[in-house]
Amino acid sequence: MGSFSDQSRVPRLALILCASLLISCAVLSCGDDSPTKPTDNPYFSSLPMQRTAWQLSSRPESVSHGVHRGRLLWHLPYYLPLRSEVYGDSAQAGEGEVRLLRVVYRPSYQVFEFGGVIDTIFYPSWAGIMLETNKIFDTAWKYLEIRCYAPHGRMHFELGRIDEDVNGDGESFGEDDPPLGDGNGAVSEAEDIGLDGLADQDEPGYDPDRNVDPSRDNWYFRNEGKCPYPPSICGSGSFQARMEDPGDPLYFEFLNGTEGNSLDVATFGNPDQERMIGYFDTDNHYYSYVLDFTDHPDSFYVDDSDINGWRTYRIPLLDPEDVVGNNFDWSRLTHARVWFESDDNATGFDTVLIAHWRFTE
Ligand SMILES: [Ca+2]
Ligand SMILES: [Ca+2]
Ligand SMILES: [Ca+2]
Ligand SMILES: [Ca+2]
Repeated sequence: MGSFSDQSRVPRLALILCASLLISCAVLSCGDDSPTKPTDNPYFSSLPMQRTAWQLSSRPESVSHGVHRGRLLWHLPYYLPLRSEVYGDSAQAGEGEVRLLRVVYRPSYQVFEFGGVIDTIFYPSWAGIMLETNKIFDTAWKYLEIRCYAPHGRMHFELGRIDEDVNGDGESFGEDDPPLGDGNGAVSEAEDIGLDGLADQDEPGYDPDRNVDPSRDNWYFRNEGKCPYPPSICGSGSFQARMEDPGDPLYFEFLNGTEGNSLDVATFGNPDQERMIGYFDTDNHYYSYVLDFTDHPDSFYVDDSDINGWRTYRIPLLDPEDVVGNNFDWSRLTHARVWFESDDNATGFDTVLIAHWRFTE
């Protein structure tokens, strides 16, 4: 247990080192979480485990417009289990840890005080991540197989062609795009305003003393980036110590932000943008699946696969829960979206630890 895992801890200087000295990069394990990791496999055989392969998703067709967007965090956790803990193989001296992807879904909620009683009210909400791939989907694959640790939650998977309009305004936004950006293919500090297209001071509700980051889209990790709180908090020693403590819930809180993330070595200086590869896709033609860990924990469960709470699920790709659109072609499977939902009966956050999620025959 216990290797330091997320490569974003590598300070800014490492960006220069990584760019100029690939050997240093390997030593610093910069490549582990890299979106441009070279690979020999031309097939879309697995959903990616790297944080930066995913970005904030567009709203699924099945979610009504009025439903709030909750918050989603996704990252490589700091503490990793040994292979034997996850897969049950007999432990061996020097056995490796399993590199996980942890996804934390936080429903939209508000804390009320009424008559001296503090209560938390949850709203129906959703949150998701998506990606576009240029890899080839092999039509021989029959299942999406997931090995995960998930006490509760409703996790949806969508595969096909998916609308890339994250905020649903019908426009393709990119930090580098003119007129706000200079279109040179890289992101400058001034352009680094996040997928919402607004710098902090332009985000509705901005207040330098109380509400520094109304969109909650700031990237801040280990006291680097754009601090999402007023200077009185960001400058305090106790806050800074919390941001350096991987056991503290704040540690990963702002790692998926898109405003100020040009300091994140894992982004390689690429601007955040809604369109991912090639065109700005706005069509929806996809298959939808759901793993309901709360109400139907045994759907798609592979018998006898439970080890220490880690379970394997195998979702038949040709038996979707829902089909959106009518122009579906497996050979043109370009997008994947993973999202969570909750109603007003939510009682807290959902956390899913993923050891692998891959396509199988
Ligand atoms: Ca948009
Ligand atoms: Ca912003
Ligand atoms: Ca912001
Ligand atoms: Ca950015």
